[in-house]
Amino acid sequence: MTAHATELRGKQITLVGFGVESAALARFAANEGAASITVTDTRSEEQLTGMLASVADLSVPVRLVAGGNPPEAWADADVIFVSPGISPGFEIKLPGIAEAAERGAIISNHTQLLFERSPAPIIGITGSAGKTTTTTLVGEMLQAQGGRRVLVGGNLGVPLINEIGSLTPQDVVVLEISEVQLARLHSSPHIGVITNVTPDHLDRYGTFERYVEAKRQMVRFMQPDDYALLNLDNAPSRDAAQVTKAHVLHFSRLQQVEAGADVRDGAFWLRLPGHAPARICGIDETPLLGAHNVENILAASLAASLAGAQPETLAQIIREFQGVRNRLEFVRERRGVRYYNDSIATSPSRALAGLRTFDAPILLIAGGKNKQLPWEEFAAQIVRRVRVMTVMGVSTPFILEAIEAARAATPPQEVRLEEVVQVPSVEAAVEVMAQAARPGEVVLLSPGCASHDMFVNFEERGKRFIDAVMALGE
Ligand code: UMA
Repeated sequence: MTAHATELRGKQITLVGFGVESAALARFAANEGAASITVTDTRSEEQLTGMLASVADLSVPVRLVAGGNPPEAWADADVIFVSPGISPGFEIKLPGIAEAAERGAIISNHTQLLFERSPAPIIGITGSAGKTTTTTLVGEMLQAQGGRRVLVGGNLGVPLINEIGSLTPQDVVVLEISEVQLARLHSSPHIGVITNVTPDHLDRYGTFERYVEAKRQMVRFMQPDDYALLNLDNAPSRDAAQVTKAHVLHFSRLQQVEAGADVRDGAFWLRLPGHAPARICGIDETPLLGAHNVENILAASLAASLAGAQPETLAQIIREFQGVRNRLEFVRERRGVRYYNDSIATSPSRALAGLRTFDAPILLIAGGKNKQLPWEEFAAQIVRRVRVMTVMGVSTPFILEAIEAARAATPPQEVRLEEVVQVPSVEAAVEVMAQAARPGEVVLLSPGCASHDMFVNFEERGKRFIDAVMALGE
């Protein structure tokens, strides 16, 4: 699994994009004894004040090149780490990167370094939908089994590079990996799950085939003693078997599998090679709703059992697990309208990811305190995907301006947005949406902003939203 370990000691490091992964990498590089650390971001220095403060205590000072990603930021770099948000075509987008690679600079990223440095085996989870739920479930199952340290992180918002130094080969890392992170990976995990692949992010990849190729990185570099866990009911996931040397096990909601996990007689079953088939528990014992969650549970059970969790432990977690709080959390269905709480989406990119998971028209509750992040991309998608929007919080004028700019830049026939309403509270937003929503639509709290102007934290914001939704009559 392991590629060549990238040396950082005594090296000149450049981080392109100054998000959470780069902040973690700066800390890691400083602790490893890097000679210099430069970080470059298209945001202004003023916008990056908070990010700079987060690395102010490092033993190696961080040099900032703000307001763009010019080649001078990596002109002398030995190692260049590129953030996931810089689209897959970054080699073209960032002038001088190809030349830097030609003169011997290593181009890498946080996820790749994690694979190189982790002493513990990695369970990787990807997919168009369900990856956060599946990752969280695997983590809970292995934690409940006990006996080893379990680190859970990755695309769900937690870079792990500074945690892995304390791990041993007996421990385990459970990692959510997005397709952007996968596209740049030259390693595969020991156990890898592709939950499903459906058309998504075509704006980034151009064609579905290229997107499927990115997802296949999950299993492409596996060794014969690794495990590829693929969804028998989803062709792109199933067909990833073509590119791997690993053992292939299947999970399926609809069909009986030879080896893997499936549903029989209303129950979740494990069929591991060399083991008698084991019934885990009834499918009606999970509080999670929806067919997609049956698939997530099958995938998680299979991954966790290969890493040592027993069927009783899987059953205990399946019965207890209520879903990922505040992360696209299903709240209720009322009059044919589904309500979702995505309060954790405190940045426009996070909220955009939430928006993209729904095909149905969306009624979006957004706003709060913008963390000086660009809203152009989110606003462009709001105009196309959202029918009614409410805006609250101190950043309301900024958001309204971003929406109007996006509306002006969008061909009229592609504009779905009918109405934008300013509201004083999340409760008022729920009232507006309950009036406006039509059967088949989705009401989504996905603020794209921090909560601190109106709430203690995003958890309180989520709870107030849920309370207001539950308080609506039948
Ligand atoms: N930037 C540039 N130049 C550019 C583009 C961006 O300098 O051309 C800057 C931006 O101004 C920003 C910085 O790059 O300040 C870094 O942003 P980033 O979002 O790439 O990086 P992180 O903050 O490190 O967050 C990333 C993931 N972001 C993306 O994939 C876009 C986070 O997933 C992830 O949680 C985090 O690493 C930890 O691994 C977000 C996401 O939307 C939540 N993921 C998508 C999804 O879930 O569907 C893929």
